[in-house]
Amino acid sequence: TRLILATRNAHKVTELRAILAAAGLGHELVGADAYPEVPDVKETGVTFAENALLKAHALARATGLPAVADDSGLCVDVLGGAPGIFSARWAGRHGDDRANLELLLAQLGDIADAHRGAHFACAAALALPDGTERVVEGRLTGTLRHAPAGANGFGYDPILVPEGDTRTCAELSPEEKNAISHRGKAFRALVPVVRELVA
Ligand code: ITT
Ligand code: NA
Repeated sequence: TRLILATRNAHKVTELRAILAAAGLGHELVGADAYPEVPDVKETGVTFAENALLKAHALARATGLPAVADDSGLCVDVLGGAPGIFSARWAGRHGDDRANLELLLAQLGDIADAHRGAHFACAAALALPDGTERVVEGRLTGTLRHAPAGANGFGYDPILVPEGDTRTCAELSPEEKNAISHRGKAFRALVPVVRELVA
């Protein structure tokens, strides 16, 4: 059966294909780009889970196919959980990863390492055309660097060092990141749900 990946973020598509393939999901994965006529959904939710469900339902409704969606972001302890659901447009322009990361570093200034705790969060949602929905979440906890390092991944990866490692997420291989990431955890938890609900 076909399963729509309800995201326009090419980095997420790459990670999701790898995560779901490694988990042995046999479904044919179709990118949202295959349905350019489906308008971008307004992310009006106040949680990652609400926004992930909004995206999944929009694609499932429009295509008549089951859809999975990801809503994710970086939650910084000393900023009370910001940027959180606003991570993709923290500096103003949606998806400007470089500007978002630089603004965040400026906001943290020279705050000491002991106070630079943060986590990535991901909500993984499944929606069926009949309105059935499921959502699960995953987290990756770590510490924020004072300057970016590494060329892999995307978004805030160059500044988050996962707990138990000394490298940033952007210095991990894709396989290493997926094994511990918020997205890896969330979508591996979604796999049995997809198997149960999508033939
Ligand atoms: P879709 O809504 O189409 O899926 P998007 O990029 O707009 O794509 P989100 O609203 O979920 O997705 O925003 C995700 C942002 O959170 C992303 O732009 C990054 O800044 C950050 N982020 C999420 N996952 C990340 C990861 O694995 N590594 C680094 N940053 C991440
Ligand atoms: Na979002």
